[in-house]
This record gives sequence, C-alpha cells and structure tokens, in this order.
Amino acid sequence: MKRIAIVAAIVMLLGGGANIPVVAEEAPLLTNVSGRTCISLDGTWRYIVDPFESGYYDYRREPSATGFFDDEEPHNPALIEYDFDASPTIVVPRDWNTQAPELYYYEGSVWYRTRFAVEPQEESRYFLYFGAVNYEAIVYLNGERLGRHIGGFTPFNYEVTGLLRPGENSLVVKVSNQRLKEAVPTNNFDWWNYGGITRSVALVETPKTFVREYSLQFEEGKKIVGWVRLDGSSYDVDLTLEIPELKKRIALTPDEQGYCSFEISASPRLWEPENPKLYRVNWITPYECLSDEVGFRTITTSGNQILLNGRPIFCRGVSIHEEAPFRNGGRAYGVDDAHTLLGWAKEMGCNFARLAHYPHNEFMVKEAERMGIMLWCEVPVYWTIDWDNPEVLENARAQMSAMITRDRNRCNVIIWSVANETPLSDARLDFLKEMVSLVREQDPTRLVSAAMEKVEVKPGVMTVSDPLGEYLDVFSFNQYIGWYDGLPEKCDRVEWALPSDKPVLISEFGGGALYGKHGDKSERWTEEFQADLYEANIRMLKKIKGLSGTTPWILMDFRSPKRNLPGIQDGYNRKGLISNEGKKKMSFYIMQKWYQEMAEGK
Ligand code: GCB
Repeated sequence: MKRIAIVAAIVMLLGGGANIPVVAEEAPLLTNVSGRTCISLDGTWRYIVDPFESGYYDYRREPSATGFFDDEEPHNPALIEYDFDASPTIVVPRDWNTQAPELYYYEGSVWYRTRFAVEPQEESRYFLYFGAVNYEAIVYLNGERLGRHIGGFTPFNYEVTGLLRPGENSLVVKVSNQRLKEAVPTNNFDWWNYGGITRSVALVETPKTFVREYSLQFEEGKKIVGWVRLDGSSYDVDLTLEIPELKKRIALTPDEQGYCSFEISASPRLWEPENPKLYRVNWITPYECLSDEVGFRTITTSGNQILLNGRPIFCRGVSIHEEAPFRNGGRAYGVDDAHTLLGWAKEMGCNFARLAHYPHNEFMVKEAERMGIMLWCEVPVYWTIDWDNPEVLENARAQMSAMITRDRNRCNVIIWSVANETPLSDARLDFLKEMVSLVREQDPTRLVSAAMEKVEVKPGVMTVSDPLGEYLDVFSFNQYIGWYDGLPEKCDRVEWALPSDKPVLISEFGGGALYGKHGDKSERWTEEFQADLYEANIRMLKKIKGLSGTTPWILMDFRSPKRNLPGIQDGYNRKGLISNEGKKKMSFYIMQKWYQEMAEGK
C-alpha cells in the first residue's frame, strides 16, 4: 500500500492525478475549426480556486508527500463535481485575473466545470477542441481523464467519440498558471501571467473520414502547390478541391495514409497589403464540404531585401501584445479586440505587425489577413529558457508546430520567429538550431527569424554578434538606444555594422511615457521624452543600410507585474505608443508620419 502511495505521488507530481486512466490521447490538431460543425462550449462555467491542489486528495486527509491516493482505490477527481453547483461562475473564454479581484495576482490551480447536452450520432466523430488554456490543462469528461496539455497559447484537442453520453455531459478542466523554470516561457517574463481558459472551447463534430489539414501555397511560376490530409479509417473517398473564382475543380486521390499532394497552374490575383485578396476554397467529400478563404502570394529574400510577390517591401510594423484595449485589460480575444488593435496599427501606417511574444488568437491572424497586415508570429522562447532540458525543447517544438499547423494557410504570416532576446550559450544555440530546423521542415514556404540582441563592440559601434544569425532568413534584433542604453542623443552618434546579405529588421525599439504627462524632453516618462527618443531613433534607422522593417515596442501599454514604479507604471509597461485607455501618445504620430512618408515613397 505504501509503495502504491509513493508511485501515485510521483505520478501525481509528473502529471497531476495521473493514475486516473487516460481514456483519450491528445489527437492530431484539427484545423479550420470555425469552418466545421461545432457546439460552442463558451459561456458561463463554474469554478473552484484550489491553491493547495485539494482536488486531488480526499479533503478529510492531511496533504503530505505520501498522502495522495493512499487508498487502494485511486481518488476520482470528478468528486469535485460535488461542490460545483454552489460555486461562483466565470466566463470562458477569458482570463480569470480580470474576472474576480481575488484572482488578479493569482498563480495556481483553478477547476472549471461546464455541462453540455449532445445526442451523439452513430456516423459522426467528436473532438473537444480548446483554443488555448494558460498554462496547463488537465481535462476530464464525465469524470474520466482525457489528458494533460501544457503550453498556454496554442490549441489542442481530444477525440471523445464513444465517450460522450447521450444527453448531459460534464466537462471539468483543471487549469494551472503556475510559473515554472522548465516551462515555455520560463518563470520570468515581462507580461501579465493571465490564467484560465483564454480562448474558445468547442465540441467539434466531423464525419467518420474528414479533411483534417491542408496546405495551399502559391509558388513563382504560377502554381498553387499543396497537400491535404484526411483522417479516418478508410481513404477510398472522392475528394475534390474547388476554387470557384479561379474556375478550378480538381479531383484528388488520397494514398493509403489519407494524404495527397498536388500542383495546380493558376494566375490568381496576388494578396498584398494594398489589396488583400482572398479566394474561397472548398474541400468536398461525399460527407462534408469544408470551406476556407485563402490568399496567394510569395515571400522571399534577395540580399538585404524582403520580397513580397517578387517586389521589395519595407515592413512598416509595430509589436503587439495580446492584451485587450479598454474593458479593464485582460487577454485580448475576439473580432472586436482584433479590430481595435489592428485598426490602430493601420492608422499608424502599418503593413506589418509582430505578434509578441507567443501565438495570438486566430482572430488576430485572420483579421490581419483581411486588413492587409503581414505578420511575424512567435513562440514564447523568451529570455532564459532551460536550454539543457530535452523536455523543454520538446515543449517549445510542440508549441511551434501547433502554431504552424493552425496558421499555415494564412498568407499574411510571412515570418516564424523562434526566440526573443535569449542570452548566448552553446546549449541555447543547439536548442534554437533545432527550432529553426523544425520550422524549415514543417513550413519551407516562409521566412525564419528570431529577435536577437545588439552589442556595442567599441564606443559608438553597434553590431549583432550572435551565431544564430547565420541560420535565419531575416536578421532581426531588439535595441533600446536612448532608453536602456544612453539618452536619445546617442542615436546620432552610433554606427551600425550589420550583414549585407540578409534583410535586417529591428524587432523592438522605444521607451516609456505616461500618457498625459508633459514636460521637458529631458524628463523621463514624459510624452516629450518618448517623442524625442522616437525622432532620434528614426533619424538613426534611416541611415541603416539594408533595413527592411521595424516593429517598435509597443502598440499599447500592457500589464506587467515587473513594472512597479508608483504613479508612473503602476503595474504597466508604459512603452506603448497608445495608453491602455486607448489614448494616443505624441510618439504615435511621429511613427505615423515616418510610415506615411515611406508609404508615399518619400
Ligand atoms: C524587451 C523584451 C520585451 C520587454 C521590453 C521592455 O527587450 O523583448 O518583452 O517588454 O524589452 O519593455 O523592456
């Protein structure tokens, strides 16, 4: 009995209640979920805050190292059901921090529960799909453990065909946003650690054999190149790809793995920021018609230029955190938040945005595509990741892979970024090389980058001596001259030694200002100081040969527990060009003027 208890405790530490049999492995990710038949599980759920992990042991017992599961019978976490009906409610999708004052700083476990009704159909399959849960989710359906997912910004799903009850079902999710050294991101980062079921949850219904995933990319030489992957037990099905506006209707023959690749000659109107043309695409089998809207373009580099559809383009960008404008902050979600954030970027003259520092929700990517905004998308391999730990690499790779799987048909995504400001070491280089190869393997059609750091090799001479640069297509780095490095006037005194064979992109620059604080330009935190810093940076940037883009830090002030200067920061990183109240600072107009000049070719 003692031995069982110890084993259980170890399993528990590894997986959290892992001796409840797992009834469903995480299934390969469904794509284009909004195009499928879904029952939305969004709405009001019940929740129980559980800082001591009490859901995992009988509440009458003392918690102790060997105290978990010290019965012959494994404890069933569904017992926690008992208490749910009297518990408070919480909205899904949304972070928990901005829903209850006592959860504002909370880092730990919260149990969520919803009930839903379904009449499972014999000829259908069912998947529970989560847009994202930060950071760890342990999912139980009708008291049975489906599995555990880690990684707070990417989707995951479980197949629950055969596990659903006709009528009412209970879905319990134990969510933890505990920061951990061996997590991705690690325990130190400059943004709010929003916990909860932050993106939509749906029960997705598919036919027995269905179109799970596909890729459609335009290649020079007037070809649409692609592949499609079915999921099912028999792949002897009629499968047609239809792009009505291009008058294409192609019959495809999947192989015995349900996979088929193809090439179609076509001359679509190419997607570009000034004309973000999308085409309706239909995947048709006798059992379904799955529709998407897809744009076609090429993205390549030549010397230090980025070429969109073969023509050089300057990426007039801005960095954006997934934080909600207005309504007291919190994680941004939905079309309205996307429109506000991307609308501001557009107003500033942007044709590009860096979605920092983790995969944003699908609305951001899709709305940007509709609005003509190219994107840099990244995973939270940020600062001091635990480079030597193979599980950390696995986790980072899984996050990258899920992001690529979700967004590979979004033509506005032009750069996948593998890391941000990571201190140099051999272990880190090995890790990031693995990340770069994963991206190249999974998506050879886009550019790879990372936000590196600059160094001052001798007074006034700036360069980036990061061996990672060699492996990237776009040579990007963050620099804070005038803020963390000297005063704005320093910008006029520096020279840059940068590669001439790759496009250079400045992935961050800027400084802080409190909206409405005015004074002399020498006074830190005033809008005048920030404006002067932007003017000086722009003068410097204009002189960098081969500069292909910039994404100043950052569109809007965002919450960060690291930013505690009273009366100025009050828990916000104030480097926004716009305040968290949506008020534009002077620097917004300085960037706007520069980008407008550039757009007009001045
Ligand atoms: C950086 C980080 C970013 C921070 C920013 C800052 O270099 O990449 O996440 O928020 O600096 O404000 O210091």
